[in-house]
Amino acid sequence: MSKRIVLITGATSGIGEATTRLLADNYRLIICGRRKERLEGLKKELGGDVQTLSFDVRDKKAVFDSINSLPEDWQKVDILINNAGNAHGLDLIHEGNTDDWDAMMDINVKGLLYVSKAVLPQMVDRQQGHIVNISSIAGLEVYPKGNVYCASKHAVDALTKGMRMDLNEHGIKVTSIDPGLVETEFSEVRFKGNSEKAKQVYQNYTPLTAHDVAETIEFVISRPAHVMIGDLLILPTDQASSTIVNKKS
Ligand code: NDP
Ligand code: 8X3
Repeated sequence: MSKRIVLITGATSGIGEATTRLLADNYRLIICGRRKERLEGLKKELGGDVQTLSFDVRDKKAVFDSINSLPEDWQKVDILINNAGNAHGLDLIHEGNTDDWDAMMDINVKGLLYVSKAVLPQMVDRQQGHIVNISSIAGLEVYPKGNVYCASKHAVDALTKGMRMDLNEHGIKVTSIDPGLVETEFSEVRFKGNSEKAKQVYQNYTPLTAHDVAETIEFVISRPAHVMIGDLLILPTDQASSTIVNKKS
């Protein structure tokens, strides 16, 4: 069987980068992100069948232009991994920064929609495909100060369910992967580069690694054609819920 084509957003760090590394041998990869130099570095390191696309998922025109610019033999994307996203800030609702709110809704929700819209028509034409949305435990639960990030991931959860219904008659699988705490650049972004604060999020217990989530993604996309994993919650053993983490001190 020829290798399937996977488009991964947010491939420049964390879960997306780990997924790129894990899938590189067995899939043809289109890796996306704003940091072009990281994409080029990965492509060079991995060799093989890799295309890079650098765009901001908030920029509707850039999303469509980039994806439409793929060479003919790369346009039939089999699997879309909607992974790009972040939390911006951790604030009480009445103290929140409206630019942070815009960023989370525009990237996590609207960006995911734009990329899906750019990729889906050829899947519908071919009556096959797989969308994997990287949501979060924050899409299933709400935690103090998580307000808008949780709202954005709850929206991703609703979109996953809606996509699954609308795409059902077209033979397209739709999966949500909902990780708990994963040590990546996520907290660096949330705390705007405050490394001390970011590090504390992962201290005194064992968080998931990006590779753990990548392995789950690999499992989900390698099931037989008649099997669709719907929703998959993956947690560190030390985490019971958004607010219950067995910290050792
Ligand atoms: P990272 O910060 O390590 O990675 C985020 C990725 O998203 C980067 O590759 C970044 O690329 C990309 N990205 C962010 N903003 C944009 C944008 N405007 N346009 C294009 N790409 C963008 O975090 P994670 O790997 O942890 O996060 C990946 C996904 O996993 C996110 O959706 C996150 O919500 C989710 N998640 C994370 C958890 C965690 O604890 N870490 C837990 C549950 C879910 P670049 O900056 O180069 O554009
Ligand atoms: C990321 C996990 O708990 O920081 O989605 O929201 S959490």
